[in-house]
Formats: sequence, structure tokens, C-alpha cells
Amino acid sequence: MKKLLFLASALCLMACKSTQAPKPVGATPHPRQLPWHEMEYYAFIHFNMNTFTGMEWGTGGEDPKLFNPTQLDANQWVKVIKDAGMKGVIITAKHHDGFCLWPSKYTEHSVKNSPWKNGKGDVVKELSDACKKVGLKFGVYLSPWDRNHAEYGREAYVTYFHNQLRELLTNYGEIFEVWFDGANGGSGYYGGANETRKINADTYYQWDKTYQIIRKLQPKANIFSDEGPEVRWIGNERGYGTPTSWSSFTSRPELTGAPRFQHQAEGDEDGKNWIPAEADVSIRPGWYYHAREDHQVHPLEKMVDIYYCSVGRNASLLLNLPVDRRGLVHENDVKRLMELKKVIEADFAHNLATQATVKATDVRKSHQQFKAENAIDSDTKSYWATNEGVKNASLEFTFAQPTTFNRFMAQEYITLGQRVKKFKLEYEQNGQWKTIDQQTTIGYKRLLRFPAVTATKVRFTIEDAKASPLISNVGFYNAPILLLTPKVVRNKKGEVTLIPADEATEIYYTLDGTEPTKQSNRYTAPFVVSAPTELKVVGFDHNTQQYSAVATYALDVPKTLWEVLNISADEAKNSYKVIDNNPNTSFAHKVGSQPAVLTIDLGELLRLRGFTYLPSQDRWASGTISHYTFEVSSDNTHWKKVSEGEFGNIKNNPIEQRISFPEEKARYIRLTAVRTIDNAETILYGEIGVITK
Ligand code: FUL
Repeated sequence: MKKLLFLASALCLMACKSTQAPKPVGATPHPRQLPWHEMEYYAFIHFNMNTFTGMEWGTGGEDPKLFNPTQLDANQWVKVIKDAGMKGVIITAKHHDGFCLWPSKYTEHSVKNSPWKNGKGDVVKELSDACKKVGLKFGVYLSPWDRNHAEYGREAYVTYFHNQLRELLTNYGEIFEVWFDGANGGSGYYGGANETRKINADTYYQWDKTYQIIRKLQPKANIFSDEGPEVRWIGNERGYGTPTSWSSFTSRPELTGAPRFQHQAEGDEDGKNWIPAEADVSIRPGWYYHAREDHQVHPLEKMVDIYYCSVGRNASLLLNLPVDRRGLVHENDVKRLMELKKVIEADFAHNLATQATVKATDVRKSHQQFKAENAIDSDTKSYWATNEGVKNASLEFTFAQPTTFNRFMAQEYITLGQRVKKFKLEYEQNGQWKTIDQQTTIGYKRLLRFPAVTATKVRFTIEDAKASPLISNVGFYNAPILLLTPKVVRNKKGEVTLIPADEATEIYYTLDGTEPTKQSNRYTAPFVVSAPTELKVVGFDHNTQQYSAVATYALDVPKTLWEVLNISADEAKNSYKVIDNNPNTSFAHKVGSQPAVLTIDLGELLRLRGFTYLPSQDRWASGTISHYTFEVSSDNTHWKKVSEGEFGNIKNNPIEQRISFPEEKARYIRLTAVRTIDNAETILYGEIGVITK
């Protein structure tokens, strides 16, 4: 009897609760997406054939024998990933060049024909096993585009692609994400045909069938592609989300270029499906390991910025670690990852909101279940909710004493849909409310940074929402100040200027490759660097005795005597921008149907070992060179071609390209744009340089 009574009252309670409970609004996450949201930060690993050829996009004709890591240790990767605070890892099981990191039974183009472990190795297995041991989630990147396969473009390849997918989803345990890259450059080796093959990416791979395979073999896996179905691309490879970010999304294949990228980043307020954004970025300029980028691991402050602009903008952060030729995550990358971990931990060490009392202007009817305190209990399952239809309401926080903070965090209870359209953060000063920040969306997580505020009363107001807002967590934090690395500017004449982040920062530098400390050269005035040199710079705050992260720059010969030749009088006014050492200026060279050639006089004979091409850094620039030839001459009459090829992945990742060739003595250089990313008639150059050391 007692039992029955208990059951009846429990049922009544559930029923009463459910009548008051908010209803879902718009698109809502599938249960497989909720654990994905909670991961927030996980690793990408780009490691396979390109690691050994120095390419970003292999052609597909590479010899499997080139793949030969000397000390591959997947346990080191997962240790680093776990220590860094990441929750999982996705590996490039097969990139565009078609080389497979597992011994697929459907191709010879794999580890089984490499010298590594005498062809008996399986990188996918080693990594998935290592993940299981430490409790990291595991995912796979399988490139649909395959520049190696002879049948690519025909039906037989699609069967091959599906078979490979089955292998990866059957033999390596649970998969949390399957990553399908949208890139396709057309040309490739294709079993020796060496030609360009065009496919319709919407229909060729038979996505319905592909997804069925995944659903059947790995029902918990989230599928990533440019536009979902579960996870969408954020529209850039820099790791940055936009302040407005909806997880609801309607695919709009008709959009191209900048509007498409913006749509991918922002999503749709009334999007039909729940397809949250994932921000992918590499810790270095390239996705693959290149020793030449050892000094170009992104500065700590940039990594921190990326974190706030991805995780803090309702996206997940997929951070790439380019495993090196040894088969290890490089020391420099490990160092930066741990520095980032320390900053994130320190920034969010104490949620000051838990020390405050909180009052809401509106609480969903007569039940404790939706009380304001739910927003500060650190539980994502409980939430504060307003009454049906109340879309404008505040939480007011009162601290026992004046409290200083410079970070704000908010989370919506997304199980029932993303709702908030506009919110504001204020503090009280002398009886007046002052705005700290005003923003649009929140979603799974929103983080705000602002100059420190000291206050006893703080107000978080939802100003507008799609339906009554459901706020699961709110936080205020007082993050330590991060000392910024000084900026380095070098002009055409080779003169170097170091700029401190603020007046309190002293700058120290070295020119001999050693780590700078306050015992090194103290910067007081610009100085000239006239030969190839490695410059290392650090900031030091005398008051706090704190160092910034060290920045390293590979400086080559100055461009003092350089001149752009054979250019119209009109364009000559701007052509200096391609040799002014300023990455932020670009030169637009209108060529129409003429060959797109740029000739530079270096003013003296130099021993050249390579060249650099920085595409325009304008957002979504047109006219970026994708295929080139590079020639040198000592008299501007007789030319020798020293390099030609493709700048792989330059469209999505427009970083400086560094191309080496056997040493040549020359005074003139000539870069020809054989093809651009968008068949433009105006070629856009950020900067051209030479490598002499
Ligand atoms: C791009 C690819 O083309 C790059 O090589 C890299 O894999 C990046 C993550 O996605 O679209």
C-alpha cells in the first residue's frame, strides 16, 4: 500500500512538473550531440604521407616507402592531449593523397607497404588503443577526395570509399566523430593517369548510403562536413567563431564565397536542424608537420584568443597537432599546449558567482525546479527558467563585498533548443547600472572578456529570446593578466622595431637562437638585421616579474635594393607592397588574359635556396595563386625554372608558402601564377621573399 501511494504521488509530481516544464523550441540536439557539446576542446592529428614529403596536399603518386616514422608513439600523443585538457582526438586516417594509416585490405597504398614496422604496423589501431587506455574519445578523418585511386570519379571508387569507412568503423572501437573534408582540387595522380577529374560532391559519394553505414556501425558517432548532418564547419581554418552563433542551421548550398562562410559561422536563428559549429585550426601555420615551422607555433596569446573565440562562442575547438617525422608531438607544440592549459585553468579557477546571492525578476511558475539558484549550481542539467512568454528577464547577483572580475560565462539548457537572441551584462556603480557588454547569442557556452570591474551588484539580462530563456550556468571570474608578447616589425631596409604590449613591459631579445631573458639584450631603439638571423623576443613586466611567451622570427636578407619590374606606371605605385615586409598590405596585379608574371630585381647577386609567397591576408581574398612556376636569372634575359607546383590548401589556409630548391646564384626572380584559386584576372600578392639560408 505504502508503495502504491508513493508511486501515485511520484506520478502526480511528474505530471505536475511536466505541465510546467518548458517545451522544446525550434531545432534541438539529438542525444548523440549532447556529449559532443560537452567535449568542448579536442585534438586533430594530421600525420601521414605529407609529413614525410613536406607537402600540405600530396598528389597521390607518392611512394608508400616514404612513410617511415622513427619513434612513433601514440601513447605520447594521448598523454599530451589528455594533459592539455582535451577530451578526444580525430586522426587523418586517409588524407587527399589516399595513403592509408591502417592496412586497408582494399588498397596497396597504405602502411602495409611502408618500411615502418616492416609493413606490419597500424597507426589507427595504436592510437585507438592508446585512447582507450586513458579514456579519450576517438574519431576518424577519411578524405572523400582520393588523388591516388585509379577509379576516382567513377562508381568503383565510391564502393571503395564505403568499404574503407566500414573498416574504420568496425575495427577500432567506439568512434565519436567521423570527419568528411569538403576539399577537392580536381587534379591528381589517379593510378598514373595524372589528370583533372571533376565530380559533383553533393551526389557522387552517395551521402545517404554513407550515413547509413555510419548509423549502423557507430550509432553514437557525430558526422562532420561543411554543413553537417551533425557538426558543421565554422567557415575558416583560423579557429574563430563569430559573436552570433546559432546551433540551429539550414543548409544553403546556393551560397558561395564570403556569404557562405559567414552563414557557416553564424548559423540560422530559425534553422531547421541542430548542426552546431566546430572551429578547426592548427597549432602551427600548416596542418602537417614541417621542420621549417618549428618556430611558428602560434603565440600563447593567439591560442588563448582562439579558445575564447571558439569555445566561448558556442563552437567546439578542434585543435590540430601536426605529429612530426619521428612520430611524436613536437616539444614546441607540447610546451604551448601546456601553457594554454595553465591559462585556461587559471582564468576559470574560481567561479565568483557561487559566492553571490542571486535573484531573478521572473521565475517559472510556483516551482523550485526552475529557481534562479540553478544558474549558479555548476550543474548543466538544472536551469533557471522564466514563465512562458517572458522573454525579457534578469538575474541580479549580490556579492557580500565588492568583487573584481573580468570574465563572464553563460550557458543555455540546449536540450530544449537555443533561445537567447540578445543579452546584456551590467554592474551597479553609485546606484546606477553601467553596461559591461551587450551581445547576441549564448548557446551551449558563451564567454566574454572585458577590463576588470569591481562591484557588489551585477545584472545579467536576457533582452530578447525565441521563447522563455533557460539558463543552466552563469559564471564570473577574475582571470590573471596575460602578459602579451612584443610585436616585431621589420621594414624593407631590414630595420627591426619591437613594440611592447604596454608601457610597463620591458623587451629583451637574442639574435643567436638562445632563449631571451632579462640578462639578454634589452631593446631600446630600432636596429638593423642585415643577414639571415633568428630573432627571439620576450616581454618582461618589472612589477609582476612575469615573462610573456617568447616569439621567434626567421629573418632573411633585407629587401633594401629590391624593385618590381615590368609593371604598368599605374600599378608601379602600389607594387612595392609585395616587397615591403608588411603582411597586411597587398598588391593587386591586373593581368586579364595576359600571363600572370611578376619579376623582381633583387639589386645584387644572391645565393638563393628558395622563395616565399604570402597570399593576401585580406579576409576571403580573391586572386590567390594555387599553381606556380618560379624562375631565376642573373641578367634578366636568360631564365632558369627552379621550381613549379601547387600551393596545397592555400584557399582555406592562406599562410606563407616556403618553397625550397637547390642553390642558385641569381639577381632576378620571376613568379608566374599558372592558376589562381578562383580563376581571377587580378592576382593578389601579400608578400614575396627569398630564402638564402
Ligand atoms: C582542409 C584540407 O584540405 C586540409 O588539408 C586539412 O585537412 C583541413 C583540416 O581541411 O579542407
